[in-house]
Amino acid sequence: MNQNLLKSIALLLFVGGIFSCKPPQKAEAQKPNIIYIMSDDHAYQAVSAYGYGLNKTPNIDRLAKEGAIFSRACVTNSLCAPSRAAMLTGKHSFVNGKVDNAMPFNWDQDNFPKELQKAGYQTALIGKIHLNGLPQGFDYSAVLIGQGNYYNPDFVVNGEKKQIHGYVTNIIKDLALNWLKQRDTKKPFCLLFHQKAPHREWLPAPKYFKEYTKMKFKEPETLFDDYNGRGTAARTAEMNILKNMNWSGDNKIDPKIMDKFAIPENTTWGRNAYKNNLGRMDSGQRAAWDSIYVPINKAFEKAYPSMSEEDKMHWKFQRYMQDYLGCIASVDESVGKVLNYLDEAGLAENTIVVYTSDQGFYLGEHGWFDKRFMYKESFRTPLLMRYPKEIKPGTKIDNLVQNIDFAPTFLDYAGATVPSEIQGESFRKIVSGESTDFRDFAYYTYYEYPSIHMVKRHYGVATKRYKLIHFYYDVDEWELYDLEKDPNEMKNVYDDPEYADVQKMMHKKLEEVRKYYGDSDENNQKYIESYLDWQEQGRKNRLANQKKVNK
Ligand code: SGN
Ligand code: CA
Repeated sequence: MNQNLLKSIALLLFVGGIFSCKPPQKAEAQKPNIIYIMSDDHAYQAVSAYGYGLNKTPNIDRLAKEGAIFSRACVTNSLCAPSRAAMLTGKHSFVNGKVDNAMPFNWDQDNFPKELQKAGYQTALIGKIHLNGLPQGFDYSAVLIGQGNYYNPDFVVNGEKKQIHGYVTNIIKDLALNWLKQRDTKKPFCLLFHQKAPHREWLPAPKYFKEYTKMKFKEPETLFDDYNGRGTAARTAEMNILKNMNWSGDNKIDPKIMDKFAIPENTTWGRNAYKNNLGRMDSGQRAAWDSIYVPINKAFEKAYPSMSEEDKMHWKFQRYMQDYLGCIASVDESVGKVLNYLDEAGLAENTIVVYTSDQGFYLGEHGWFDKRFMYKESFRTPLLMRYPKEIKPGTKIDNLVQNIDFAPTFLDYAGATVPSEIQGESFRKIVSGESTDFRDFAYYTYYEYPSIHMVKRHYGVATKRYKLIHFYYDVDEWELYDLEKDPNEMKNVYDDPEYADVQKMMHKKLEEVRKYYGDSDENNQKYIESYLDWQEQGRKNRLANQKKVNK
């Protein structure tokens, strides 16, 4: 090759290099993108990266492999709407005002998406939010109405109601991908990608009907718990799989078969749920359903007459797991699709991806389903996070990170100011390994009582080692657990003389923590009164409506 030819090639490469290079990006575009994935009622026991061996979630697990997994992430209030309010505002329920699923949420208050918008981000909220009113802080929102439906659900897209055909998890995934693809590439983005599944009544996508209903799952060791080691609250809660799970709505038994054997339904809603959910299906979805669930019903019809109470519990647990984990299969698939998109679009490196749930869930532990308690399975929630620029693959975090910490963490990554009223703490330095200094406790409050599942009002404080809980309103009971000696929280040691010092130490901690966050018995009283007023108003309205109907 002669010198001139070499020079020409070098020149061509140089010029080509200049022109193929993307134009220098503005500082704004260098800010990390955020995809905050939240599902509804997804127990950490049902994320395979947590090692429980129940199911496989290879896509969600990718975040642990390529980033971090948190073993003690927990919520401030184990209920849907309050958890979402805490996550948006970075404040406890008694400060942001959304203490239960019933009372209204005030969107006018500040939230982290509003702060991100000020910092130059484009923001979107897609899926379930369960907070009344038009979402604020988002350039685009497409949300389900209340709990939403699994089949052919209704959405409110930027304030306009619209039914979308298909299976909810896939629709939410498609809406998220569409939004990502049409976004303004000059701005960083924050997408809240919030799945409805695997919320009750656990209706999987037709493509998973067959696979999951053939599976058999390992029962937890406390499935037949008699609640002897704990107080009134655990004994009176209505979340037992055998006693409180609906045969029709939850376990998908045709009411005709229930009538044949005079099986009483656990709630009036059970039968309606079955009818409503099946009633939303189109003929194709319904045919797929019938091909799998009719044979299950036939087998049940044959087996039921000789089933003992214990057999019924085994049967209900399996049916529950099949549908619940079948729903998660689609959630995991949707996560995979979004991660693939980030790879294909070259966005993986500069995007923070978080996977979490609005709270944990009981998968038969203590014989339960549902959540609400400050006990382990509902207090903890799955949390996995990837950000290749700062988080090393395979990172494991055991700090008591809570849902009020998301807002300050995201604002920290975005280089935005964290408003002083935010009560959470950024965990950015913890997860990057830069520091180990973090709050050593988690504070918890729960208010929705009397209500469905009848979990009594309580509050408490947890450290890595101990948990102190106070149940109040119609009881006055304290519980103390030694989480190291009793990881399943089977024995309340509050009155055990051996724990006298621990009891004192935890009471002191609780007092300090309540003062620190500004919580008090007066707050609790205020929320009891507003809840009772709200219930009374509801009763009056129902009576008035009844009178109108009778006229
Ligand atoms: C519904 C469920 C309950 C559940 C609440 C709150 N029953 O009422 O089991 O505890 O939602 O859940 S259902 O048969 O109507 O599904 S939350 O996740 O939205 O807080
Ligand atoms: Ca929930």
